[in-house]
Amino acid sequence: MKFNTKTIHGGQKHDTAYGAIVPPIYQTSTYAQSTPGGHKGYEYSRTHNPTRNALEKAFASIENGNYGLAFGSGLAAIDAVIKLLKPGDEVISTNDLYGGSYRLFTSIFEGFGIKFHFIGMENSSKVEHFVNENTKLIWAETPTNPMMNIIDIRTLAAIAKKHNILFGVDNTFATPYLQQPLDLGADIVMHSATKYLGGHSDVVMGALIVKDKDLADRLYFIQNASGAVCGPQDSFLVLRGIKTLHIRMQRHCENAKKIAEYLVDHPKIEKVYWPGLESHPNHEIAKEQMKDYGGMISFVTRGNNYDDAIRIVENMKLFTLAESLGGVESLSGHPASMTHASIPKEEREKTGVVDALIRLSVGIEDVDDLIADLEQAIG
Ligand code: P1T
Repeated sequence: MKFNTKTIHGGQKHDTAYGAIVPPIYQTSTYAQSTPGGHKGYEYSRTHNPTRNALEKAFASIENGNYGLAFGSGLAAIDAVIKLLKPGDEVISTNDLYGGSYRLFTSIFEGFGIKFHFIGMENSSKVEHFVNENTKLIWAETPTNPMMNIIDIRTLAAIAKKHNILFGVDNTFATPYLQQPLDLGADIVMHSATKYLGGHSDVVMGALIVKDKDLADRLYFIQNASGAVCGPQDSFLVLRGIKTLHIRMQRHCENAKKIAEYLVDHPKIEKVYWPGLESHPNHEIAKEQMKDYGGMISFVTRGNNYDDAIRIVENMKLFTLAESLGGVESLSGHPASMTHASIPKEEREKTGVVDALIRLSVGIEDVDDLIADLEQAIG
């Protein structure tokens, strides 16, 4: 089955009770048993729920995995991955990543004795310098949030395999429409399904997808034992969102291309970060591993001026200033004070997250209206 068919049918059978085309919302915490253990495959909704299970199968299908797991948020999904580790283990992670992931690693898991190395992975040869006998996980975001660096998944997967280390990829920005990390050698794919998979800014959810049965079993155990699952209503919403993922992503990418080109030519804009630009330092890797270049753009105004950045995000009308991304509507963000405020200033500035940086989540509205909004806001 090809991707554009999988988004609609992947992992989904018609409801066995009445043939409903859409998986019903099983809004139940528990299931009747005729005798202890005598049930129809479902005991308790933290462990299994038919609506969530339909979504988990859809996750596995669109990422070319064998097993999918749905969580109450993207961070809950990452939390489950780190719980595969034990005190003394080490993780090599991208240094440019979502601020909440950084906070989870440093403020929670470092306290449990897990050590994190945050490094720029655009130059993949650097990664091997940090590998030692305690390294158990390489964790990468690509494109990174918010600097849009591209990490060579295939090369990192080979390094991880050579040293027998798990390799996880946060595929939130790309989505499986643009890249499928499991096919490039990753062991775990993670999503903040809150973003493009849900696609309509109406749900918070996380996903993990793997190929390996043993790894899946360990993660299912953590999912059930820790209990950070999502509910059936949210599962229904994300299942519905996925059905249009391919056409939404196509338009996100088309609109982002036009906006990136507009910003590059703008006299008041100094730098534009979008992997589709030939001037982007990792454009060649992006071209190789991605189908298109995504709907996220970051930029800095000329003079690197904080006040200018704030004025622009306040002036925009169609681009709403808000946390999050990946919905049909365009959003703007100021990473230094919003999504990445939990990263110390000197750390975030090393990766380019300066006070004048603006991040755009380009929606699927008419691109002429979006450009007119930027025009009036930048002035
Ligand atoms: O918000 P949540 O569903 O828990 O997902 C966390 C997360 C994980 N990984 C990436 C790449 C992310 O972008 C996020 C959440 N990001 C935002 C809320 C944001 O505005 O960047």
